[in-house]
Amino acid sequence: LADAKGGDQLSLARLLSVVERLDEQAEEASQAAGPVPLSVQVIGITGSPGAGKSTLVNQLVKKALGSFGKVAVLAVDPSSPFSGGALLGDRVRMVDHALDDRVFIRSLASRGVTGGLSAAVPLATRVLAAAGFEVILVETVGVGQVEVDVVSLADTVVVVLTPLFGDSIQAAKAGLMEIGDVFVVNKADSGEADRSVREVKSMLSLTHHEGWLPPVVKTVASTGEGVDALWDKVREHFSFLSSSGLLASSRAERALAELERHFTRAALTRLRDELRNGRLEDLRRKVHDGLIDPLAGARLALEELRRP
Ligand SMILES: Nc1nc2c(ncn2[C@@H]2O[C@H](COP(=O)(O)OP(=O)(O)OP(=O)(O)O)[C@@H](O)[C@H]2O)c(=O)[nH]1
Ligand SMILES: [Mg+2]
Repeated sequence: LADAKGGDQLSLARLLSVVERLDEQAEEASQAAGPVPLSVQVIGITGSPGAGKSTLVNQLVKKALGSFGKVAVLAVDPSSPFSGGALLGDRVRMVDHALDDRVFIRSLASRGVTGGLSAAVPLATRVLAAAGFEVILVETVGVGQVEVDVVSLADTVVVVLTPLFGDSIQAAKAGLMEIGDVFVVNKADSGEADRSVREVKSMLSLTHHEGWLPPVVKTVASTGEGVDALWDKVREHFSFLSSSGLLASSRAERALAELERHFTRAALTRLRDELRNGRLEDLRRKVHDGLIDPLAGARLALEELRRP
């Protein structure tokens, strides 16, 4: 961590590999890092595949470097737990920053018993913040639940839409209207962007917002058009969170959600091991032989484990 703070990217990369394992060493790293300081903004970027998230992140990194010393990008890819194949494109598109030592880019595969976003992301943000990164962008591919999970790890959620017919309707169906703090209609150079903006605004007027009505910004990520406005809105939202006290309270809530996630993950793993290798062998055999119904078996297994 000390080396990473000093700007050693290799140490930081190694530290994040430790964090990804979610083992005792990861725990040590996370504890050493401590909570993300209230001066650091974690920005989640989500939206449907190909909407232009990575291109926007690339532009936002440029903007952020105008006011901050070090900026990090985490890309979470739920589709490829092994090779991170889909992220190759991301790396290429973010190549602008590849050689800039003020920028750190890392992909995390999402995996885990409960599915959804990588459980390592919050740990990674703590480590990055401790290493001196002041803005942390987290790109998540929008696939069902993952889009909604992004709320649990970001201070500000940016939802990226395109002017495609029906895109905003799909977004509403997926529950994105509730989770976005800033909405983007990207690819404004193609299709009817203004109509999409109006659609999204009218849908937002129907959802409940506490003290912050999410703005809708039109961008062309590939040229950078609209990115200044987007960055301003993202920072405005952070100021709103800070001055209203919501930043601290929502992070406290998110720490509890994280506790629950790690607890569930650890408990599930332990229970599954118990079922496969432990004292439940007899019960397992009976389910296998059709002597006990699987649903009843699960209840009996829990009862058995509760016994001292
Ligand atoms: N015409 C146009 N093309 C864009 C714009 N923004 C991004 N693109 C292109 O759209 C394609 C997808 O962009 P990405 O930034 O990779 O999109 P993404 O949302 O990160 O994609 P995934 O991570 O694969 O879900 C690329 O070929 C971009 O060059 C835009 O504003 N206008
Ligand atoms: Mg991408």
